[in-house]
Amino acid sequence: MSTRSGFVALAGRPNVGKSTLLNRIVGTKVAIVSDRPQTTRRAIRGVATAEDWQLVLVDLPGVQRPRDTLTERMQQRMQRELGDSDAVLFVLNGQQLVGAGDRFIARAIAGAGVPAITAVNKVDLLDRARTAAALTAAEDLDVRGEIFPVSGRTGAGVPELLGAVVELLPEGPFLYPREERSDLADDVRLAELIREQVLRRTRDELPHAVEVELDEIEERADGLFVIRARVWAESDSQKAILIGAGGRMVRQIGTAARREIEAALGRRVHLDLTVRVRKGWRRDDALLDRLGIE
Ligand SMILES: Nc1nc2c(ncn2[C@@H]2O[C@H](COP(=O)(O)OP(=O)(O)OP(=O)(O)O)[C@@H](O)[C@H]2O)c(=O)[nH]1
Ligand SMILES: [Mg+2]
Repeated sequence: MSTRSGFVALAGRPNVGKSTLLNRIVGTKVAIVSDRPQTTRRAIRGVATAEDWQLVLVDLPGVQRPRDTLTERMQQRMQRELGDSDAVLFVLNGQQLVGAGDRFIARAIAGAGVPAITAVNKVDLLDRARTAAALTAAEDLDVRGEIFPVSGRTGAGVPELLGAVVELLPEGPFLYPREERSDLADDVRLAELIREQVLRRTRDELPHAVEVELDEIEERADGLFVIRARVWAESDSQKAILIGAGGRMVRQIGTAARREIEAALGRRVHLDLTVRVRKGWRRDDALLDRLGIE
């Protein structure tokens, strides 16, 4: 039997729903999701496999028009990833007007010279007229290839979108084992589930100031997993917010994260969270390397 396989890069502004769509297509939670922009920090690969095709989706951090060295690097990163993939899935937020950021990414896609498909996401929030207007705005971006209205949240339109993406895959052997769902190491995947709960409960600067590192996973004789993790903040005041009055915040984060981890592992879990301060961890090369952030 001949098979198709390839890499498809997910491109789009922060918060348009790239990770939600990836999880929907892969069928399990590979990438964490939040309503904070720039939730995704690492390029994560999610794998969807059918009888005769395999799709490797590359969930890129959302990019904006470059303003400084950091965003310039992110943009170069995106350009490289686009050029290296077999196709691009361009995700727009149908709820918002098309903006300079979308046009910027549209040009990058055109420049990469790979086939593309556009998904106008979040149509569950739109009536027919607004969906039609969003599709027209997407057409005006002049990215060649089909355009699909979808909802990563409800799954509406996703099978049609997926069918079109699979059509773009070149013939070739599978790249990952059939049962593989992501390229994330277990400790990173579990740390991300904890970070997701931090993002959901904090605001302003905090979401960007927090990173989570798994210290230890120990399987007890009775089957219980004991997991110790460190939540890194950048200052003592951030640490105080994360801990909360009487430890309330960290307890809530821990309880919610434990449930997510139990669901992911299918096992009972004891989660032990410690909040620590490391000033300037965002500039700490050694820590970033250890956390797997390029
Ligand atoms: N109503 C609705 N909300 C959605 C849909 N898809 C995503 N969202 C929400 O939009 C927010 C952002 O979703 P993400 O999947 O984290 O977005 P992203 O593009 O990966 O964001 P970054 O990683 O920051 O670039 C979350 O609150 C999601 O729940 C959708 O189809 N409908
Ligand atoms: Mg994301």
